Amino acid sequence: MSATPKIEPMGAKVPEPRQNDPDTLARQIVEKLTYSIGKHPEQARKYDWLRATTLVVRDRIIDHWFASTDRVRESKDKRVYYLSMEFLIGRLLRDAINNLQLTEPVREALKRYNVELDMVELLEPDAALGNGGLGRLAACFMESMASTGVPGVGYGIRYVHGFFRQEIADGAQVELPETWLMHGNPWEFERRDSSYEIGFGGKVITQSEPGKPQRHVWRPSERVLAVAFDTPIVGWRGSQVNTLRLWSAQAVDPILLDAFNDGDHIGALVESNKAEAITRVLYPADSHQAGQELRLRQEYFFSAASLQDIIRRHLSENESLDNLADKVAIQLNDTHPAVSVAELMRLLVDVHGYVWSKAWTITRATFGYTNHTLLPEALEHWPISLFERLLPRQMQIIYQINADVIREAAQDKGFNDQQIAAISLIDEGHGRRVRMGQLAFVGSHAVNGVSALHTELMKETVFNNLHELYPDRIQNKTNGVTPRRWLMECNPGLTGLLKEAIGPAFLDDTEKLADADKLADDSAFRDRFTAVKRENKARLADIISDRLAITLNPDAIFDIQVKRIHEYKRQFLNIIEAIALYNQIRAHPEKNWTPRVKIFAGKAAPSYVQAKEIIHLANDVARVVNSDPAVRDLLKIVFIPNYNVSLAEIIMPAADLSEQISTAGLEASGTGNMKFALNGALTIGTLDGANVEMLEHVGEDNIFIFGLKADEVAQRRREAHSGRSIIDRTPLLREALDAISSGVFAPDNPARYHTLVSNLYNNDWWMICADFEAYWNAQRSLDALFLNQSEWQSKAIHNTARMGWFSSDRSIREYSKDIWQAGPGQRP
Ligand code: CR6
Ligand code: PLP
Repeated sequence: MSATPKIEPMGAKVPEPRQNDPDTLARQIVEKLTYSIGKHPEQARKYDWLRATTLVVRDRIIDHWFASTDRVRESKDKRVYYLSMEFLIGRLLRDAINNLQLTEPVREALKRYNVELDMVELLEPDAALGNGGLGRLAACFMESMASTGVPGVGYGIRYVHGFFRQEIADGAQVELPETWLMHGNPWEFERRDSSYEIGFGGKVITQSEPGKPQRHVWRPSERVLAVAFDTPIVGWRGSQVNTLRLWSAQAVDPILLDAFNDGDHIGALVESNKAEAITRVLYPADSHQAGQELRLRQEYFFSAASLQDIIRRHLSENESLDNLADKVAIQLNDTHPAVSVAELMRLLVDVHGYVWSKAWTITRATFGYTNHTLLPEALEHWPISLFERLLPRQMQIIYQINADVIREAAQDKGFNDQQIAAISLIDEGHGRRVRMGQLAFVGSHAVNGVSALHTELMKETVFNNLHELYPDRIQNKTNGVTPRRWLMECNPGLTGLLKEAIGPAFLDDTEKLADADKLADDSAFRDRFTAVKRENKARLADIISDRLAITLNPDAIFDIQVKRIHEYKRQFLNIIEAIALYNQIRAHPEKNWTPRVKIFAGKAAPSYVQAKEIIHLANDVARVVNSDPAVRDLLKIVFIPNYNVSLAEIIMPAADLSEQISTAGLEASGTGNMKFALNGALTIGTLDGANVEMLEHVGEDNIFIFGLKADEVAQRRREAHSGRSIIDRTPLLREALDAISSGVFAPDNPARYHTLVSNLYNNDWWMICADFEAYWNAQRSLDALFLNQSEWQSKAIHNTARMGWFSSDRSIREYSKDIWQAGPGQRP
């Protein structure tokens, strides 16, 4: 038989690159409508145009994708694998078109058929495979890895139902299922050939032969199939296209024929349902441990599939796994994939025959772990009984890792029992649990926090003893945001203005935004900057008017707090301040009040009672304030339902004031804070998370910091601080709380907020009373500043100009250099 001829792919190797002029694009869009979608252009509906446009853009991405994949394979460069339970991607079409520089030609092409690109883009559903900051960070990092030339692959879960859709009914949150795949997903490619069996349960067989080390063989009682779905992620200027590989669970035997033939039609599908349940829905818990068996199944499922895939690829290019850590860096995005540490050990020792110590060296050199929270309720730990039942061999391995670590701590560092208990992978105190943070920490060569303050607190608190044991392991990598989505795409007005004023260099290097700093003193530039902001505010006001029938004055301060609803983020403090302001405006109508619009958005975890009460309160207060003629246009309160990435893209450019008011020490970093400031909002915030570094970059004259610092919060908590005495001596606060308690905002149920308020009197755990006065004063100085528009706008310009460092390209370059040793310039 003759040898198979080598087949060159189309695309990258085709001598003629694709034409990107509007004529060609227009023709190809109609070709796709006709031959891929089967629609006559005259009968095409809006979704058909979206799909056809996406397919035409996708063809161009595929050309770059093949070229990138070939380049990495040929160069044998080290690859980075980013393991994350969440990727909060949002829409992809605008991002892809922008990064391929096709925005204008595609717009032009669609115009030929009287189709508006902006309208088509709005039809794309948000891929909401994440809860909030952590998932959105993973999405920014994927884009930045492609943009900075890091050969990266993201691994996650292809949830059929992403983050729930939020509606507000009578002021309260209602959760509805999200259905992003309803119209199919043109961005993804199903890879049936990349599927792996994943086991659960069963038992471990130990084989002993004289003179040989024991061998352990795991015999799972249950198996499911992990099938890969790939989405290409295009970097800036299309230079590199990376892959996001999401796993979908399927039954190994889709139908139990015996049962079916016996007439048990439902029973025949039991296996299939059980398997598919693993990837059916995203847990809507942000910074909170979900604690359910299904969640642990999800975590192991995607970790095990990803590791098998990584090892298969490595062995197809290398002789053995000896050099795994030279060719592979795996980043654990929080502890959700931490079971990977035990699973890689299992694969190396049980399957590939490595001795324990060698396997441990490879494992530790391969993994890095990013911690995203210090909140005790968010630290993952699993009951031993559950872990053992689901993952018996991994449990044995964890015991062995633990024994090694404890021996090292006792022998080398002389740790006492208390210190040993703190570093142990097993928590003996709460009904015996596996601590995933400790597992991720000991199994990684680098452990990082996500802002300078957070990293320091990690060393002092949760990982204090592990830091003592491994003093070189913890490092900081401050978060960032991609300037493509969060400036260029969401704020074309500002981007255009900046291009004209300082040239296009900032598009490739965000730190070049600094060239705009001097323009803060240029009144003509300030006017144009203000005009862009005014337009963005008007656009948001239109949306609010359409959706909520609330009319806003675009000349008021747009004061915005959008993020997950969480007690530590203190939306409650913001609402109390709004009530106090409302009372003051009513009491002193003659004063020169600066008009304000307070905008809130965000989802509460369905089981988080207090967070849901806060949403209800915001809506109750909004109803009363907005219908009170006494406050006229001076104060309006808006809660926009269903906060998601696409809404954030409209909100960020429209803000004058960004609320970043978490209890100090509790917000690990924040990324919303960066997006607002980049788009020219001033920040009112505590010294928390990345606000600290924002202060350093924008300068203390351009940010409004108030309140207790992290160490002061810790001190008050030790002193069993409560709010009662502060409330008693602060009339503004007392009157606001009295109004809530007496049912001013909830006449139908005056007791509704009883717990929320009594918690402040009795405990004030989140320091709302403690920080109230400082917050109020900071707000009033902002009121005064807003009346001096040129000064306000010049501070806003300083914010945009000085935020370049917060690009996620900078974060990725730091990870590449300090943790992964991969990417441009990092070849060993
Ligand atoms: N909730 C932090 O709380 C941080 C992101 C990304 C969070 C937030 O401050 O910006 O991660 N933590 O690092 C977790 O999700 C555990 C978040 O989004
Ligand atoms: N959710 C969405 C949709 C976002 O876009 C962002 C960040 O911009 C976040 C959550 C995280 O917000 P924060 O950093 O304020 O918690």
